[in-house]
Amino acid sequence: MNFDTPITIALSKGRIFEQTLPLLAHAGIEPTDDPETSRKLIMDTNHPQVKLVIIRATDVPTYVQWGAADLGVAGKDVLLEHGGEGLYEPLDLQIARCRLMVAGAAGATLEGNRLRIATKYVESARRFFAARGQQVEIIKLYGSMELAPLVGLSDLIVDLVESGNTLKANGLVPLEHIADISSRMVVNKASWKMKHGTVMQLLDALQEAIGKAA
Ligand code: PRT
Ligand code: MG
Repeated sequence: MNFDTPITIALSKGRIFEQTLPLLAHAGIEPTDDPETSRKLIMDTNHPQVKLVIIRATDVPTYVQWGAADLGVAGKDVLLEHGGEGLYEPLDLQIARCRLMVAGAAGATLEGNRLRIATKYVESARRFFAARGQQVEIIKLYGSMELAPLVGLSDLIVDLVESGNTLKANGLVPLEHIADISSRMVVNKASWKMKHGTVMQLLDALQEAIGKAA
């Protein structure tokens, strides 16, 4: 691949980095460091024009929105909370898949008024219950949502579920499906215009890699 413009791609450590790597490799892009062992926040690649910035998953849309990165890989859960302002979302990478769900203790239901919902996904939770015509109280947490119903902090939680093992280990059950989640390539709106050729080249190569993985 022959990029004619420098581009920066925002990624988060962990599953998104690991699962994006093979797709980038298909586009001929290979990082020169491993983010799990390196402390570098800006990583070079084999491609002189392509740099990676390694940031928190929830910060990816913000970096891309403000043009600090031209592109980024973000979970749909994160994008739903961010709102997608200043971004295009042209490609579903079909990686880091899971489901956003309502969960609670065995026997809990979604019925009732003024239910307390503990979640990191405040916007998605609010929208889901509003669409059901239900008034709920949302309690914002930053992690370990599964604990909330166990200690009486909330009636229910809204969280990501993959295997279901985390819920099970804490005596909780999935109650209602809100959305299927996967990671998306997002693109800064100005980069989309100004670097269109390079961005399209990259998106095409990624699209091809996704087709092969499926
Ligand atoms: O960890 P950090 O606070 O830095 O950020 P993060 O948790 O947002 O990042 P990371 O790397 O954990 O997740 C990045 C993205 O991966 C998320 O935004 C999702 O789009 C996607 N993803 C896919 C998941 C999961 N699967 C997942 N299972 N993110 C989190 N989980 C957690 C979930 O929150 C729950 O605690 O895993 C647990 C459930 O897993 P099971 O298999 O026990 O059901
Ligand atoms: Mg995490």
